[in-house]
Amino acid sequence: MWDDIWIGGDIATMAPDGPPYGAIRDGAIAAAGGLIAWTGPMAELPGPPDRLAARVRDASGRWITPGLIDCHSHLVYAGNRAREFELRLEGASYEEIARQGGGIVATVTATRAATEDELVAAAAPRLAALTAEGVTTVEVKSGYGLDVETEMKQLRVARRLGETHDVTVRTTFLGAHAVPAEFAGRPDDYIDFVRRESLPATAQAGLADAVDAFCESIAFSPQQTAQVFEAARMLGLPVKLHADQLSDLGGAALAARFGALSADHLEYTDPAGVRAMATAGTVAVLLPGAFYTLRESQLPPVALLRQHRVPIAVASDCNPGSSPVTSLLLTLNMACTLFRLTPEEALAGVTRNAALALGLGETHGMLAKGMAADFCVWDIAEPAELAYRIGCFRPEQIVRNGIART
Ligand code: DI6
Ligand code: FE
Repeated sequence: MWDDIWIGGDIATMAPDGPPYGAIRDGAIAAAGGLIAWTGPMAELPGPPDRLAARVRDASGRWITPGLIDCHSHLVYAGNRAREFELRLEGASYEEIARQGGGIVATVTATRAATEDELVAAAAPRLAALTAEGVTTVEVKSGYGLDVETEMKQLRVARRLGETHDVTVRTTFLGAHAVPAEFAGRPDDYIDFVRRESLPATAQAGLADAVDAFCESIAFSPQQTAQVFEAARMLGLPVKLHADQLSDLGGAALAARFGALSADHLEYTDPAGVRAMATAGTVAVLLPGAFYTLRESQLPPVALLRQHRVPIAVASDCNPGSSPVTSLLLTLNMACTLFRLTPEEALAGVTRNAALALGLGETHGMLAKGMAADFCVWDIAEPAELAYRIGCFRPEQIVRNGIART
């Protein structure tokens, strides 16, 4: 006997290579023990629903999609950077602000000063905004601590939020995000500190599921990034990279060389970078919120990514500087309107391919027997509505590990 069964809905399983959205029309989906026990057309159900499951739920006229996955966020930080927003409106660039000691380093100061409880309180509303829209898995990066204590504090806060909120949290160590004040002018020394101290301590504490870095002229060179990746490899942790966001430093190819789960941003990635990602199976994570906020005009190479069959994910990049975004549905809309993704590609980007970008492709991001029973029930006539609408739109029901939230 299954725990619950939803009957009569259209199911966007997001399985690739089938009909659009992997759709099962007039279908059913059953959960047992937190996993999907069965899904398929109503006509193929092995018996009457009330004999198969303890609870029967009517999903007729609804679409069921996988729970949404935000695979790139910097959700845990203190303070805000509204003043920088004003400075940019007065003509300053993101890079200029960073070079003058604003930017990431300003958030580092605020985050170091905050207690763990204060960070939980600051991040909780942002997380609540994401989960209210159907996000059931979120990745959270460190990178606003840059010392051992604060990097670990950020990731402990992320893990705590995963215990108090109905969401699966994956944590990523991003020590190589910026050069902190105490290492000003000594980036190589800071990278040594990351390799020898902050990364091993974080890994030892079991606080990191992956390791990320910011490879950019205002952050770290490809050589410095490679050193961090070597250290991650020694610790057995997968890597991902903020690559080619503001300029082409060959970040995508570098990430691919290390078998990265994902390379993220990619506005300036060249064809060789795309080919390397395809060969390595590295996911392209597009971040239209940052593109929009920074009024970027260089588009990521979407046509080439498609041509080389690089899986494309889409994420909020929720952060106080370049993407103060806490809506994954708005991000879907931006991915279509700004990057010309199809609504189906955008939805795959926050489900199947986002799971791949987190190394969770076996268990999350699609609706199939044996996978996590994480899904959303939407009162929509067609799945494209998820990307089409702007603002004030929520799932009717959110199910995580088989348990219905509303
Ligand atoms: N790229 C980003 O989009 C964020 N970090 C990064 O390396 C922005 C971080 C910030 O401006 O605070
Ligand atoms: Fe980011």
